[in-house]
Amino acid sequence: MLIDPDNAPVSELSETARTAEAGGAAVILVGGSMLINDAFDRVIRSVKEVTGLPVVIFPGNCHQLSPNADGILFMSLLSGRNPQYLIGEQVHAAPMIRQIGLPSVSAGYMLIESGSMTSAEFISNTRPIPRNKPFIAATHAQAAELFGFASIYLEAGSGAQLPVPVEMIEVVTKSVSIPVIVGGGITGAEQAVNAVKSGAAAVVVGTAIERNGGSIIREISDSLNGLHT
Ligand code: 1GP
Repeated sequence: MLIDPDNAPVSELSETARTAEAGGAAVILVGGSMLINDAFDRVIRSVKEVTGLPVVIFPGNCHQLSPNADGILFMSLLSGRNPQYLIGEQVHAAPMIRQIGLPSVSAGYMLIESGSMTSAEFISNTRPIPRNKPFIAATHAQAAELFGFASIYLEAGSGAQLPVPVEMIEVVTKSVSIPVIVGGGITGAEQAVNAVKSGAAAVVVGTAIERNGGSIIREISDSLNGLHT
């Protein structure tokens, strides 16, 4: 589950996280393309107070850091050609991550075209990979693996009109041996199941939970658990 600290009061966000844990969520990601309030650390602390789940920072920039999180997805926006998000923000964040001892998992982050402009596309000032060109995503993923990245994040963007196409997930997951996380525009169990059947190691859901409540997590996790029985 993804929590964007900008999207609701802290008490509401931690309550949703509690419902998500009860529904079978595995990890709580916290972050967003930008921050328009000062609630980032408070959200992390209050989510940790009410759930036993790992809380992992999903940073939109180098300011989204907290010693109270359990870890950070240390990402580089590989699909873009904007050096700020390829390496610039990371250089600013790295010393602090080392200083506060935040466990870090690297991710090659790729923005995939999803029907209309997303915040991630606008804020990062990068062009997403065309959704009908899975081989372009695959070659980026292979470069990420060669660089030693621990994972790939295929991102349609928060609140995307269309999720990452299953054909692209299939081609990318077959092209690399590192885990592929898929998020953006997943609004129900069917899309989550399709992503996992296509090879996704994990799916991330944010907006659908904000709109419909944490109960959707139960629906999604039951369907995903059904794949193993
Ligand atoms: C966004 O992939 C995440 O970075 C989740 O997207 O909010 O559309 O679920 P949604």
